Amino acid sequence: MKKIVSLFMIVLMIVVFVGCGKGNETKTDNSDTTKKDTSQTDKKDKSNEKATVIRIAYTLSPESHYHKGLEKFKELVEEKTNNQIDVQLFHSAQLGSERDAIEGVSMGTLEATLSSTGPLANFSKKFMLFDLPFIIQDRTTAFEALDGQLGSDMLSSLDSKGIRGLGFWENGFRMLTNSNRPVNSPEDVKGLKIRLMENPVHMETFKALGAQPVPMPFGELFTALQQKTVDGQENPLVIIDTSKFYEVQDNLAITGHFYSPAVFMINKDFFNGLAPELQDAINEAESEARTWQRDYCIDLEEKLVETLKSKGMEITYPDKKAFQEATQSVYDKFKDEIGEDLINQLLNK
Ligand code: EAX
Repeated sequence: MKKIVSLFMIVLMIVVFVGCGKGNETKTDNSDTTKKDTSQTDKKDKSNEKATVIRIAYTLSPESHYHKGLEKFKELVEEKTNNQIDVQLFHSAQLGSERDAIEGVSMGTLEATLSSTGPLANFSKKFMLFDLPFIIQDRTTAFEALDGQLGSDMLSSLDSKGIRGLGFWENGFRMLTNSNRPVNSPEDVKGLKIRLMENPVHMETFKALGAQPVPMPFGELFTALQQKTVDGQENPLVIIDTSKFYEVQDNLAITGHFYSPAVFMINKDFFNGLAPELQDAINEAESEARTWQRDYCIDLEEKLVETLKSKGMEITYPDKKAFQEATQSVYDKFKDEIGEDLINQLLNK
């Protein structure tokens, strides 16, 4: 009986093995035929074979405003180039921190990144202009400056680092959250351990408020909040929502202390090496996706306070003037490094 069973098992195995082999052969045959058929007729497929890949790295989640805007960019650029460009998106710091990504773009080991201006102070000091507290208080002023001469001078300052700045997208007005107490005045910030971007102006601003600033890459932030290594953090509402900070932070203060633009950067040599029509397509797609992404953020922001309230956050609206006065000394500290001219230009003085 045992022998019969073993024999049956062996026969079964042979049948399965041969069966699988045949299945694979058939599959290969099929795809070969498809390839032969389409290679003469489907131009789209042909161009895809030689597509130039643009990898874009960023630290935010697939629910974020960065990801949504970049999906739009991908769609536009692939359509405009008939898929001669293949945009690949790497979200959630898969390829490292913002600083790593900017370094990668600078050295040419990565084609592109979308990063807030926070870590850019390490590459071009001029960018610290945008980091000054309350220097930008409304979007109209922000977009005019960023899309105008001032913005393009800023982007050109990245040239010497091997980076071409394509344009300014939106990260947003930064708001303060913490797990200790509601913040109504600068006094309430005293002593709080606040995670900040690795940016000297931001660090000084929170020092001026009497907080303990802790610089940290974004990828480590959720865990740090969860484990209470830090008491709080500051980011735009859209990030507080899409990165689920409301799960580990109870208090949200609508401070808008920094306006955080996001810079779309591409490696300069890579860009210059592309055919002119591909360069044009990238520029056009960037400009269209930028407008789309900014509108997306504006629409979203209106609903976000209610959303975060419904997710359990206690919201306060501190007097911004008090925060502005408490952080005024930061302007004096950095005015020489940034340049008073630039500061006055942005303040429209
Ligand atoms: O660029 O690190 C931060 O807090 C930034 O807002 C974020 O990485 C988006």
